[in-house]
Amino acid sequence: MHFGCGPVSRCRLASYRVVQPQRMAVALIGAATFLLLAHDARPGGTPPVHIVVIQGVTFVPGSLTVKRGERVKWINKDPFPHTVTAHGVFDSHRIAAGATWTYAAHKLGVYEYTCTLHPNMKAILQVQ
Ligand SMILES: [Cu+2]
Repeated sequence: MHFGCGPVSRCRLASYRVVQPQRMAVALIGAATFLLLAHDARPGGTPPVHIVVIQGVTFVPGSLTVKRGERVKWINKDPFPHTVTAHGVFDSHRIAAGATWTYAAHKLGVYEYTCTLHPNMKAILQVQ
């Protein structure tokens, strides 16, 4: 038996109305958290910043695709300098140990870049 809320269908409607805003809130919080984690988003609508870590004489990730206008920040976690160099497109020059370098990706294309100090280091930045 149901107490006080008539036919079963009305009970379901009532409980649906109560639960739905909570679900919405949880979904919004989840989405916001994801965006913050994924893009290092900042208030004010600035474009996302993508992170490439330089560690163990390697760019991680080795291949990254971004949208035009977004920024890419390289973080050198090695105890010695590196560069982020796509000849004729962008060049960080020496990024000291523990330092970072940020590039605003305004030029469309697929760029293979390297470290001029360690020519075996190669990675790809695609700007679309
Ligand atoms: Cu290097």
